[in-house]
Amino acid sequence: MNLQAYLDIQPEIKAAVEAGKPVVALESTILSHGMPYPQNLEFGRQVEQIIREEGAVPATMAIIDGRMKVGLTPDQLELMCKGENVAKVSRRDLPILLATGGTGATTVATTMILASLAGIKIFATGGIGGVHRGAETTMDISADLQELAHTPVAVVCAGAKMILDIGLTLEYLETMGVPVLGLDTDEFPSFYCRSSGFGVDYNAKTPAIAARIAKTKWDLGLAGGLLIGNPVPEQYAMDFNEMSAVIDKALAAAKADGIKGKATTPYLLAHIVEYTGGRSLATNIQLAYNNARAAARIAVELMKL
Ligand code: PSU
Ligand code: MN
Repeated sequence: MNLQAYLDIQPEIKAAVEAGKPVVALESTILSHGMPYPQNLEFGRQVEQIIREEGAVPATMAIIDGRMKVGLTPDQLELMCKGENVAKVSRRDLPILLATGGTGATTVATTMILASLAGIKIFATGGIGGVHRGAETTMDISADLQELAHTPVAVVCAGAKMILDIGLTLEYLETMGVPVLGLDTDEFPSFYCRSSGFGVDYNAKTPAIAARIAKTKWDLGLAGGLLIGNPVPEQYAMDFNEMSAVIDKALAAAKADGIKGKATTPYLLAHIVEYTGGRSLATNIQLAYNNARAAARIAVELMKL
C-alpha cells in the first residue's frame, strides 16, 4: 500500500520515530466534540507543551481535506478547535472521509490507527469510549474497544465516564484480551472521580513497569493495545455522588431528545459541563494534562527498552 497517498507526518515527528525517540499521540475529537472553544485551543496547545517538557514529541491527529495528519500546524489545531463542519471520525468513517476529501476529528479508535501507521506506540487522552449503559438493548458499544483489541497502541486515560457501563466495558476488554493497567492504582478510575468500584488487572506502580508490560505484549506478538488508567489528581477530583446525579440527568435529557449513535457521547459531555457550571470542564482539562504527562513518561521508558 502506498501510504503517502493518504498520510502526512510532520517532519519532526517522522524524525523522532525513526530515531527511536519518544512520541505521544493525541486525539482531536476531545477538541472538536469534547470541549468548548476557546478553552479547547488553550488546552490543545498546553497539552503538547506538557509532553515536550517531559522530553517527548506530541503528535495531534486529524483528518483534513481528505488526508490523515500526524501532527498539526497551529492553524490546523485552530481549525479543529473551532470545529465548524468537522466530522467525528471513527474507524468506519475513515475511508469515507479520505475518499471524499472530508475534514474530521479523530476518536480514540482512529487516533490509534493513525498512530500505528506512523509508528507511534503511546497515546494520551481523557476518557475512552466503551459499553454504554443500556447497551443490552441499544447495542451501543464504542469502536474504541475493538481498536484496543487489534491495534498495537497503549492508551493512557483517566478511565471511563459513568455515562458508560464501566463493569461491562471491562468485561468486554477482558474478552478482547486487552490488559487494563492502573497507574499506581488498584481501581479503574471513573474520569471525574478516582474510584469506580472496579479493579484493574494490574497496578503498575511506575511508568517503567507499564512500559515493560507493553513491550512484553508486543514482543510476544500479541495483537492489540493496552489500556492504562491514570486517576485524576486528588485536588481536581469531583464528588462521586454529585457526578452520578449529574450523569443520570444528562442521560435522561439524551433520552428525551432522542439522541442516538455517534451524537450520544458529545451530547452527554456538553450537558455535563452545563449542569456543573463548567466545573467538570476544569476537571476534564486537568486530568487530560495529567494523562499527557504520564504517557510521555511511559514513552520515554519504552524507548529505553
Ligand atoms: N470520552 C470523553 N471525552 C471524549 C470522548 C470520550 O470523556 O472526547 C470521545 C473520544 O474521542 C472517544 C469518543 O474515542 O468520544 C467515543 O465516541 P463513541 O462513544 O461514539 O465511540
Ligand atoms: Mn456509540
